[in-house]
Amino acid sequence: MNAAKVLDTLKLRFPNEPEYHQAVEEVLATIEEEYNKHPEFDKANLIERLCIPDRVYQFRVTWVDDKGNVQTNMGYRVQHNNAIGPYKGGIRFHSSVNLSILKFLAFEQTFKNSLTTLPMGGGKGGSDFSPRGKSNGEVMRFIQSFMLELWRHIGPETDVPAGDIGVGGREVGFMFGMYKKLTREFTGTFTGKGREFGGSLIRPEATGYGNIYFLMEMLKMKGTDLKGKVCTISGSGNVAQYTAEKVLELGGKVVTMSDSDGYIYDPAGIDKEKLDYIMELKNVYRGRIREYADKYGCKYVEGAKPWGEKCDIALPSATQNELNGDHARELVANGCMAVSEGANMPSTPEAIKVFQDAKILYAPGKAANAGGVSVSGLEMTQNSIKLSWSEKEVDDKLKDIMKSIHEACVQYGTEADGYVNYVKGANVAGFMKVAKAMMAQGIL
Ligand code: NDP
Ligand code: 2IT
Repeated sequence: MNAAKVLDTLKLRFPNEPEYHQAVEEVLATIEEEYNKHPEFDKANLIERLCIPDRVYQFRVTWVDDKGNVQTNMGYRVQHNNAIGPYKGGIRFHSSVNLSILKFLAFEQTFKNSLTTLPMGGGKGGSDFSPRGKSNGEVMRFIQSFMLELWRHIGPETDVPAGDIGVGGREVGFMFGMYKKLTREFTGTFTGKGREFGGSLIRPEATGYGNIYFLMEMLKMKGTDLKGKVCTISGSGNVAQYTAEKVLELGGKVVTMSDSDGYIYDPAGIDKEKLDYIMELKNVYRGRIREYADKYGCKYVEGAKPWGEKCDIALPSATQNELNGDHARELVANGCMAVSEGANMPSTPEAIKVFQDAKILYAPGKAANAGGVSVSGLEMTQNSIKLSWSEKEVDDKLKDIMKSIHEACVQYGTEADGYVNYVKGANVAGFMKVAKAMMAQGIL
């Protein structure tokens, strides 16, 4: 395989999909060497079969808003690869959603899910519907229309969606309810469900907690931990909130959080009480992060990212490409020693190069944020055996999984000088398992 040639062909076949090209380019560059050690892979054109999704569903969603206007949105489900298990991955509701973004996310999910050690393939879906400013009734009616199309394509052994940006417990509940109504079956087709109807304990916390468990493994290799470390976090949604909670629990200090309008900087630290305020502000009142600055009298910076604030550790937890080369240089110049990604692909390729050239700890999302989908996998298992595990049981399993992902990254990503290239480690480890499964299953 010649990575540059494969990428050029994909760009010609699928033009105007920059996020998809970006995600593929990063993986190809790091697996090329290992791939070419296996001539049987190239003979089976494994690489194109792995980069191009198995199938993509695309449909119009029509719904009626509170004023009686008939609205349309686009709905999608990308089923990328099911070599090691049913398609699995979240649903994103955000005005920016398009096919390029969902294809990048489904591609990444395939490698991430492979790393979890659990039997899950990769998929992703969503809509350009924006829940921002919508009433509860509007969100429900939109979701019911969305499910009228999606339900035919998913199932407990086929494709199991969950949450992502704009999709949390409320939205998964509405999706599950409509799916149940249409299929007349109570099955574990979604994860991230409410605990009363099959949801796993620790699933809401899992992505943020998992990122910090992964970070702790990286810090351990450097003989240190989180005590007294200053952390900058972007986002203030599900991932950011539970990342902050775990940082506090382990003795770190959180000084920033953000939303799509701007960020707050609280040099005194966002303590547990202030974090509870953010959780209520975001999850119940669905307000803006600016209101935190008004309440606690700290700095709010409109239209900017928090990466210029001095920190020991940066935890991007909002969205893709939110941390560019300039941000990365600023972080390194300010003495940042570790970056661990809660979001999917938040660092641009230029930023990643800056971190790696500076030899600081850098964990890509597909390794560091795999805790969310891992506990989704554990939710699927509990649904299958019709039993539920305690908080401690799930949390212990999550810790073990994050530890094993870290070990896989070290095994495949350690370079001659001892520096761990976590990008290479995660990509090669994730790739090899899917590749072996595809080879064993014939040309499909
Ligand atoms: P939420 O919707 O709960 O929160 C998203 C946060 O990011 C909000 O603060 C939001 O601000 C901000 N944000 C979203 N889009 C943008 C944007 N275009 N520019 C700036 N800020 C933005 O989503 P999650 O916390 O679930 O997801 C965050 C990231 O983590 C995503 O990259 C997601 O793919 C990834 N992830 C999520 C997992 C999960 O289990 N939920 C698992 C693994 C990864 P605002 O409120 O203004 O929209
Ligand atoms: O990006 C992700 O891993 C998620 N949004 C979670 C997917 C899942 O199926 O739990």
